[in-house]
Amino acid sequence: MLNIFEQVKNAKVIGITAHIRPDGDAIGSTLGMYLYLKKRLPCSDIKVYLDPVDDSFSMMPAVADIISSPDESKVFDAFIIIDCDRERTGDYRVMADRAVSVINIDHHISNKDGSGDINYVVPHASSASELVFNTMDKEYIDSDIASLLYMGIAHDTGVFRFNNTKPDTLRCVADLLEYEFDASNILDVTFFEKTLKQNKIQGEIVLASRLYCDGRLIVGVATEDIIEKYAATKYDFDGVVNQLLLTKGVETAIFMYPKSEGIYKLSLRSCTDTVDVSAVTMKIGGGGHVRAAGADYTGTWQEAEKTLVDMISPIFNK
Ligand SMILES: [Mn+2]
Repeated sequence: MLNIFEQVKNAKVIGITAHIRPDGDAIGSTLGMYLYLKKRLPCSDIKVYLDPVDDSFSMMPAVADIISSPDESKVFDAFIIIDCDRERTGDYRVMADRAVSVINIDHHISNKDGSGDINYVVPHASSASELVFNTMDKEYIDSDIASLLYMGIAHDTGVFRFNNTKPDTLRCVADLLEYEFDASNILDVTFFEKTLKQNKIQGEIVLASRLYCDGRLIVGVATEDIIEKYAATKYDFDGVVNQLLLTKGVETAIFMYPKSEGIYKLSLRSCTDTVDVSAVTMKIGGGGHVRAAGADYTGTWQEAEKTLVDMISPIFNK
């Protein structure tokens, strides 16, 4: 366990960041930490750096304080990287590399040794938000902080459904719900709601999806055609892989979309222990968790599909 205040109480300049393309957990954990440290260290200069977040998060506290470009000149006494290792902080890494001390709080098994000077990495924790909660002195938590951590835990557990939802996770959630905030509305707006465009895009991807391994593996692709037809961005694909996984009989789902010229972003999910998707993606330079992982693939989606099906089929046939 790490008490974050004890670690940074003498720091005058503090930076906080998470991974590129921040998800609910990255946003909730960093902004929760930000508001907490501002309360504990009102005289320190504390900033939170994240890529622009999806509109669905605009209702959350402190979103307006996010800075979306690295500060090249600042030297941080403490730089806190949450929900990822140093590599995945993208453009914000330069600030970590110049910092006096880097603190890394994460729950990704691919980062189990941590990449900071001080590390608090618990691979089996539900979310970075749950870990951030553990680092706090509870009397300083308020409704805003609680709502952010709640949102982060909800997102990384698929709203308390995935098997990373442990008794400790729900005890943490129970503590957070002692503070007053509209939990139901946060789930609707930040997690469940989709635009009609997003629903249509998901429909197209599901329509063209393919089953392998006797229906235990499903593959869906956001093709260039679909992207062009709907002028889709990466944010339009949130939740698609989880929807594919909900197909009856399916144990592992793969979703792919073109990330940049010649590179596909692969998202893998499993709902059983048969296929460890973290182990699969690590073989092609990615990583993540046993039941949720990702990788970047250089090549076409057809090549990526063949590579993954060839890797996963023997596991199902074992
Ligand atoms: Mn996370």
